[in-house]
Amino acid sequence: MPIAITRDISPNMGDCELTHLNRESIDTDEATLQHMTYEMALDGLGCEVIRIPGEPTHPDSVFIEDTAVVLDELAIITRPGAPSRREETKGVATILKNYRELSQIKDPGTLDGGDVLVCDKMIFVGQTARTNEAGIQQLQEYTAPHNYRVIPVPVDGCLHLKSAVTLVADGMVLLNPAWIPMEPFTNAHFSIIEIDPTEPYAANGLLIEARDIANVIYPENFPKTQQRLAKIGISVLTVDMSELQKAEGAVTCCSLILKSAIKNEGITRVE
Ligand code: CIR
Repeated sequence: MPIAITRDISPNMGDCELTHLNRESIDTDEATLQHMTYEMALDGLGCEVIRIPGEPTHPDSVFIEDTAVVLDELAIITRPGAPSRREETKGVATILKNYRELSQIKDPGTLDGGDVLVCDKMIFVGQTARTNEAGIQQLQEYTAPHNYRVIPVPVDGCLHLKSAVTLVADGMVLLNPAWIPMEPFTNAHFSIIEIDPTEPYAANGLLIEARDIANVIYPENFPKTQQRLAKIGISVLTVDMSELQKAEGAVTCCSLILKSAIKNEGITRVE
């Protein structure tokens, strides 16, 4: 059974980092409801959901994806590109060390988990304002012994790599060609579904594979792109993320997915 680690919404989420959006007031009660619905979707698709506490002093802590990269063999605690988010990693390391050996991105490296797309033994990593070359190099050093290949992808116009591309089925990505080149993915023999150009933020879906079924958790406000997915037989479960989207959040960023639990320091979860 996959494990989905999530994190509480901070009451101060309104003070979140913003890069490409103008600040709008966020209804944290509504955001909390939306977050709970998202967790119910994860649970309904067969994940064990573990929610860790947020911190009032960490407005962006719900976006737990940015704090770690979890592979089957290890987890890499990131050093987020936004200094305001660096302390978020501590609470995440505390829970993850129960499941994986940990490595840590170190100064001068920066890396946001939202820039890291893992597809089997390929790790695509966005070159963004949040993730620098030193961070990418450290990611490479930690993962090479486990036979991963790190493939840098230039990103222009959005926050993270996964704002522009996510995996929606085995060997298939949903992609916004206005923000990233397609070549790294075509060269690696991925099929590509392009988002509807009127829905630029539509490339972020969360693929969950559990109970031998693949489903994509997907925001409900991109109907045209959703139709493209449905047309090729991808099973989509929609959620309302409108309040979280005001903080530049999306569906991948609200969880860390562990494909399986692995024994570490005496803790074993049975699948
Ligand atoms: C930030 O700017 O860091 C947050 N307001 C949004 C982070 C979204 N994370 C993600 O897409 N992985």
